[in-house]
Amino acid sequence: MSSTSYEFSLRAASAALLFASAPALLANHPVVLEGNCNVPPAGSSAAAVGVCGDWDGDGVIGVNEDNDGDRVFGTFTGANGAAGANNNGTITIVTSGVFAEPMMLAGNITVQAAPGVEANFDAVLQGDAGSGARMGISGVTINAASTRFVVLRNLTIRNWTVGIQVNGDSKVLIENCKVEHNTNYGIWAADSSSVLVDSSMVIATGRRVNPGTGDYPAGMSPMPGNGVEFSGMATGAVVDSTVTGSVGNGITDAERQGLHGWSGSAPEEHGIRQRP
Ligand SMILES: [Ca+2]
Ligand SMILES: [Ca+2]
Repeated sequence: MSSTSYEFSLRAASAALLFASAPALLANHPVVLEGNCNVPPAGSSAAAVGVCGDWDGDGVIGVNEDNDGDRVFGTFTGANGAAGANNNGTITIVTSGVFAEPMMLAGNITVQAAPGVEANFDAVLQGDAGSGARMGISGVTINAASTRFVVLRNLTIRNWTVGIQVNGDSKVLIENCKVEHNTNYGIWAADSSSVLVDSSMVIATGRRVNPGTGDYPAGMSPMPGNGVEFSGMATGAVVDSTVTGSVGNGITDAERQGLHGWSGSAPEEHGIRQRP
């Protein structure tokens, strides 16, 4: 090998090493998400320093917190956007609040509330004109490749049409979540997804009264109002969880594809409490 080609090889190797050690475009991005309180209302962007919800004490919340260049975000949309976790990282919610934002997840992402924090992903935000439209869509929609894994941990998801909808080949862990008052499904695992529901509560699916969207199920019919459904080729398990108050079925494995720990066995044996 000539000295020139050796030098070239050395440079190429160094460049390759440099490239390999440089942060990849989609490196894991842990970010934190501030909550918001009733005063000032969710959607506000400016606040007195230290106001409820202003976790980092910079006097900035909401959309403005999304755009001030740090790793603290003020909306879920911002925290999950290009400057945030970007569907490849961890979003940790550090102060309690209502997030009237649908969640679309497609990557290796963990969305979690810190211990003691109540993160309420609620279609209804008092006084907000968008509440009616949000009640007609899914709260969390996960459609990720089979090579990815999504975690929802310590979240409350309420008042949507479907609380958590899982499509495609998605692989999902739903841990310590409370899913309540969603009209059609609490958790719906469809297509070829794989979903583990652990230590969670799915409550009052198909039961919601609202002057704008109607009275479920007295005047409006949930379709179908099932707490947890595995349909299509979806598989998974429900463990150490409570499913109660559903208008339709509590837990159903529509096509019997293999709901581990459920089919053919008493639910209580597997830590599932299903009550009418
Ligand atoms: Ca702040
Ligand atoms: Ca920020």
